[in-house]
Amino acid sequence: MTDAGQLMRLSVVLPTFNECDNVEPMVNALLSLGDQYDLELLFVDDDSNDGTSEKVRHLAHHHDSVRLIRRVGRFGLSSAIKEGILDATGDVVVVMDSDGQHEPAAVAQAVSALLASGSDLMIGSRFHHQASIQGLSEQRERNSTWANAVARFSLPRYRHLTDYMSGFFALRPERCLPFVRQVDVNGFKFLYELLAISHGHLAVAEVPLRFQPRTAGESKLNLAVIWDLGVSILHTLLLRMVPRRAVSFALVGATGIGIHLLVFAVMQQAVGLSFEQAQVVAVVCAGCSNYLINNVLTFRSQQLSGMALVFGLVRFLLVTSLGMAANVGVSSAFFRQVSPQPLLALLAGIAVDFVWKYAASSRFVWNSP
Ligand SMILES: Nc1nc2c(ncn2[C@@H]2O[C@H](COP(=O)(O)OP(=O)(O)O)[C@@H](O)[C@H]2O)c(=O)[nH]1
Ligand SMILES: [Mg+2]
Repeated sequence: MTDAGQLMRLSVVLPTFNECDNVEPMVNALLSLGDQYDLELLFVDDDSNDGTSEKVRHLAHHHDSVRLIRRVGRFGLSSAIKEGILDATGDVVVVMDSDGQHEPAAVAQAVSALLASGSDLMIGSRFHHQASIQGLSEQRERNSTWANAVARFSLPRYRHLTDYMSGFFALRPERCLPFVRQVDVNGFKFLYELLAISHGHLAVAEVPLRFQPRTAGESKLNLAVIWDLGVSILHTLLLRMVPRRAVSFALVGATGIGIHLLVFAVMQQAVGLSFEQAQVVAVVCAGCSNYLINNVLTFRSQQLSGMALVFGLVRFLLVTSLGMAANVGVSSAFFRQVSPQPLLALLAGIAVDFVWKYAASSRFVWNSP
């Protein structure tokens, strides 16, 4: 209740992707919050193909508090959450999954705790000592615990927290919006990005969460999501001085070294090619592998397919060969004219090669500024 006797406005942001069977039970469970708050239930759907948007629109006809943002051509969980928070009209905003894994009863608890503690951000933690987790496989729970430990190491200003990747949190927009605006939406874990970008300037606390099995539908967690998280953590450890995508590009480059060595060994020893022939095959295979992995991970939002994928490969191999030529040219010039230290000269060549490949392939292969 506000000073003027009005109910406080509360927005609940619910990202959805193919959650048709889950949205109605979610709405029914959350509507009772309307007794305590002036309620807004804001679904952000990424053009699901199972009828989720239509279902939410139908519910909006019956309940004034239900709103829908339907996105076409923009996608991704972090980006949906960011858009939902920016569009929400509440004095307090709660973000939660719409698949039933976050118990609706936790919303009122988190909001009360946020208001009582004077914090800016209240996380529903799955790893709080009073929390409970059901419906996560042992392997996934172990992975989350491990990822959380690395996340804690990368965010020393928030060392007191236990869950850096929860999809459930309540925030005060007036304090958090300046940071929300800056969140890099290429990461899947919005909360981690928000904590990283805020550099300890937010007062953050936690409430325990009872994490439950999914009500219906499937999890969207996949290898790309895990990759994104690894990139986000490394990006933070590098003090966010290197573009996030360049970190991903460099990691893909590291996998290319492994592919190169493997193909070279097979071509020389199993197939019997000469050193030069094996090198050519290895360089081309590593280039193709780097291209395909970057296409599905680093440049996922501009992913190429069909004929564009083939033309993109030709452009990528061209860009890569120019990078190699620049590498040799710069390292030789550095060695002769700047420093006779071979290691420094090699590093100078590699640096120029990397910057060129990243900048040129962003621009000319994936058409990203
Ligand atoms: N708008 C939108 N929502 C998404 C996307 N990916 C996942 N979600 C939603 O985010 C929530 C958490 O996703 P989920 O797949 O359950 O992740 P998990 O709980 O980590 O397995 C669910 O409500 C999903 O419907 C996406 O790309 N866009
Ligand atoms: Mg889920």
